[in-house]
Amino acid sequence: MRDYYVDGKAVVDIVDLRSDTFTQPTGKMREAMANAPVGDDVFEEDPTVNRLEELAASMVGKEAALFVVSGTMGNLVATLTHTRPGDEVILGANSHIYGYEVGGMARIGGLMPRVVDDSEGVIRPEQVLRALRGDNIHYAPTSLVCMENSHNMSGGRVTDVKETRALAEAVHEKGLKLHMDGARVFNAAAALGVEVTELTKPVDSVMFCLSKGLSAPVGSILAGDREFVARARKFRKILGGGMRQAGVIAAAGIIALEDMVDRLREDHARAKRLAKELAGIPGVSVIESNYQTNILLIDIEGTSLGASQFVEKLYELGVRVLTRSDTALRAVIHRHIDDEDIDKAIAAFRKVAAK
Ligand code: TLP
Repeated sequence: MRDYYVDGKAVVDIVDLRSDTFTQPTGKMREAMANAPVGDDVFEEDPTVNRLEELAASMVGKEAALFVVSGTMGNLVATLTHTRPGDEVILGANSHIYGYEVGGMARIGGLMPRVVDDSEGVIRPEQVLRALRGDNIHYAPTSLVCMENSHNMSGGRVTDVKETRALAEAVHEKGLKLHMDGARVFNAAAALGVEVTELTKPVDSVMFCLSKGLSAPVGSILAGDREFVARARKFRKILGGGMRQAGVIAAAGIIALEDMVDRLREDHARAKRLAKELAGIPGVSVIESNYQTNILLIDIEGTSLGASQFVEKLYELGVRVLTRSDTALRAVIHRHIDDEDIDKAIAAFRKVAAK
């Protein structure tokens, strides 16, 4: 439970595998936040926000970037910026934007989602071509495709460079834009052993989160070309996301990008070990392709317990996970999970599965 301490005291004494959003800011982040030079960011005069946006843009190979409150806001700003009300947007049926962002694109953007099967975590060019309906007078115009890398609901599955390029090519050939929900795109790049720019260059815009595995307390980035980001800035303002002395939180985001990207591999290694050990427990299984990054989808159908009961029993033993369905659980590895925690989680799973 390293770094889960405030003033030398443990904040919690559990192995919390619910999400990498539970990561706490480091001491260095808190110090940078306290000392950050700030200004009014609506006037684009906050030097720390400006530095974060420049750093973020250069890291993902884009001309410009915008600091937003959350991944949800970043995705919504992206969909609003790329489209006009009444447009159709092609995206995965299991994507976070479609299923877990409160329907913002429909409610706020007046957009019509057209879903394709992404149960394996990837959208293929053929699926987009099949979903496109042309310009018949009855059809809503399609302007945008959204992909997700890594793909949360399929257990952190990654879309590789070749697959990303192929999708972007097909999308662009049809005159559409491609947005990447890259909440965990640094995890995807680490898992593939490629520069993150290889994954982000082919897309028109990318959102990624500073507040998940990278451990910043708040914030996400939306990056794209200069013209896109200038328009996105206005949509962020419409949503009430124009912040003032936001350098206080952006300071932690800079440390997240400078210090936290390289260590994501450690989380992946621990996720692999956990997956392998869990797979050996009778009644429990983890699909191999679903532990490429830091997210595990754990099937407990072969045990005598339902997912909610399983979660409760694990909690009694000091391990927290989330349910993903009636028979599946999700565990996410992050900076506060060390090797001992993995041992504790394995022992707890073994005990609960034997009930
Ligand atoms: N995901 C969270 C929860 O919403 C479930 C999590 O714990 O995994 N895109 C993807 C792929 C995400 O996983 C998330 C958050 C978001 C977007 C939204 O980011 P935030 O929470 O910052 O709005």
